[in-house]
Amino acid sequence: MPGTFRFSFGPWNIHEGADPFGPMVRPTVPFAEKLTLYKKLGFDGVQFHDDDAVPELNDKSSAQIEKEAQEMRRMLEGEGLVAEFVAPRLWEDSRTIDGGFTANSERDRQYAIDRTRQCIDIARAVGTNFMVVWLAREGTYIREAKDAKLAVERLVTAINQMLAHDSDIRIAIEPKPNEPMDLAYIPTIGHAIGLSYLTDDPSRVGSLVESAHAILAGLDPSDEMAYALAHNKLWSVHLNDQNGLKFDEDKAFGAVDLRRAFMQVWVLDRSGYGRNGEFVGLDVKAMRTQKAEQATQHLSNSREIFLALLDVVRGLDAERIDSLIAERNYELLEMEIIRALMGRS
Ligand code: XUL
Ligand code: MN
Repeated sequence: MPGTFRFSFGPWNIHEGADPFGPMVRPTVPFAEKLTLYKKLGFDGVQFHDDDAVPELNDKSSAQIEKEAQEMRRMLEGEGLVAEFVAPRLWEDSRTIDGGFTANSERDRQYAIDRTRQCIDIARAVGTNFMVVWLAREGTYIREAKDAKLAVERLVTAINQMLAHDSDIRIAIEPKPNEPMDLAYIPTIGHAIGLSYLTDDPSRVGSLVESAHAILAGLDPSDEMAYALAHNKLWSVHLNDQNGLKFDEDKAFGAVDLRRAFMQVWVLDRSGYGRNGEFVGLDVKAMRTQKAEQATQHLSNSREIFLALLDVVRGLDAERIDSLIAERNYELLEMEIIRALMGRS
């Protein structure tokens, strides 16, 4: 029986359009207003950074953080939404300039783990036991700057500290090969999963595949997803698209390469993704040129493209596909897929 999908995104996906070369081009949408948009756009889950849930948390006491996180949970309930995960925003503080968990400075490593423990507490208070960790600055600009083997050991130590902090917390590593760093220590899903097996409780360490990050690593996102699925470790996705090897573009899902998007939907649907409550997350940005009034269309468009591709996947003649595979007639198989994508089958 085909499953149904639930969709999520993070509040950072409704944004002001600033880039490294220019300022904001759209006014800030207040957080409470963003929450009212989720259901209208067809979304049920909210992905948080820790300071989306509790702003300026470094300046607040644990009791205050707990109180504000509980208020956030009530706001979610008021909108009929749930928190999918909370992710520690570890890349903006002056103490994480040279990385958090892999920093050479012990003081900086301590900050990273303290902040992540706080993130876990926030996750629990907003109603989820799921944390995503994007290892933004765990890498280098020059390889001589850090000991790469020690860096992996430090990542394992940090994850073990997270697992020990809360016996129910589940952690998904979101790999990315570069940006902001030149070279990251955990660039692909294979690295993320390899890391999970070094930890004290691999059953609580999984992964999140982002389409654009896989493409930046020169890999196919659907194969990255399949690899994680084979390990029962695909616990979330960040669907989007990417026009080749450049900065992380976070384009609308399927906007660059419809066939590559189709394959991701194919793999997710065929594996039963979503049946254990996994969300289809979208990590997409509106174009900088987009006027404020339409700066949420990239979200509803990405969802619509996913659902349209789901129709294509489910509309394929499975017997015919199987027989083309058995005959090794891949030219015709390819043509049939392209025809389906063009609405000409
Ligand atoms: C960065 C990225 C982040 C993570 C969440 O490229 O994708 O938004 O998804 O921390
Ligand atoms: Mn992402």
